[in-house]
Amino acid sequence: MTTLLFKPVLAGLLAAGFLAAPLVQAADIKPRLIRFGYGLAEDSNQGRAVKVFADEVTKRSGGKLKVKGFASATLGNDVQMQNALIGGAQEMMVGSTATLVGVEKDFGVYDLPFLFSNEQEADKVLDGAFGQSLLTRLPAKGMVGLAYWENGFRNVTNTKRPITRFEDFQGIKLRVMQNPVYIEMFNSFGANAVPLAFAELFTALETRAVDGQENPVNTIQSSKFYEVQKYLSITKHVYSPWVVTVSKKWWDGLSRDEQKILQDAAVVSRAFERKDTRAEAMRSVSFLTQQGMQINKVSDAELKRMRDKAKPAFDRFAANGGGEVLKALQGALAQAR
Ligand code: TF8
Repeated sequence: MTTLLFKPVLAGLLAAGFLAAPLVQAADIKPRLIRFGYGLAEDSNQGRAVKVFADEVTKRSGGKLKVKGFASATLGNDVQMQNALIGGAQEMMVGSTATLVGVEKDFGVYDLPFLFSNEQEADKVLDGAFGQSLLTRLPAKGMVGLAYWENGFRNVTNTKRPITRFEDFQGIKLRVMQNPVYIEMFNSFGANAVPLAFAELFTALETRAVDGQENPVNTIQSSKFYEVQKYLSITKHVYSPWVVTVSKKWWDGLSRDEQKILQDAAVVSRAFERKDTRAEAMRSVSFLTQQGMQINKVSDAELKRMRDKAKPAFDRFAANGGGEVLKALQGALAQAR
């Protein structure tokens, strides 16, 4: 009985092995060094996922493709790296979709506040037709988008006072990403929004050039913002995606096999990154409390007031040609619910 069942399985495995071996050898893979830049510290959810991506690429290419990670914006801040990818001077990066607005304006749609209600919804929309179709805009602009990772829900920190109502934003000099939606949103809350590259943020906080900033708890931890910020207010005002991108100029010179390895490794690292980020976020709040941050959760009623206040950001986005992409995203969100 056992042998009867076992034989065909064994035969199948052998056949597969004999077939697979020549295929692997025939794969068109050249030795290449891939410079993969990112803005956060090596010891961050971003750094850990870049490492997983690199290991996966090594494994899948039999060691021919080597990914070297460059942490902490050592290859440049996000906007500079985007330009390096477009020019072909750098192969890969990961950064917020928010800074991509200089390349493709419609990416600003993700930055409109209070769109996503949870991570599962974000996964569906980003990995589904909507998110993927937005990525297909990139090649015409000189970049190729492989996968979305999670940056996460953003929260506000500052040195002045806890944010419990939108009135508390009044007069706070708040660093935001280089993106008009953020500038508009926080100015409509009464803050004084200051666009600044992430690479300059720690120093700006330390020297009190700005009073506060907003980022997911993971980043507040990994970038040690708790050393220079007192109050953390849980607002979850925006779900911020990261996107793994490749230089189109360089990508076009790769074989199909090489492209597939990078694409598959990006998807594997995506699963790792989201799991890791979510697990870390659960621990971050108590870590940050231990570091002396004063943390408050903003009430739903107050968040609703903030959402109403942010209406001009939506109107302006639609008026500036974003109406269609906003409608498409809202449709995708409705479907994901
Ligand atoms: C920001 C972003 C950054 C990330 C990272 C540098 O506040 O959230 O933390 O995009 O890739 O600038």
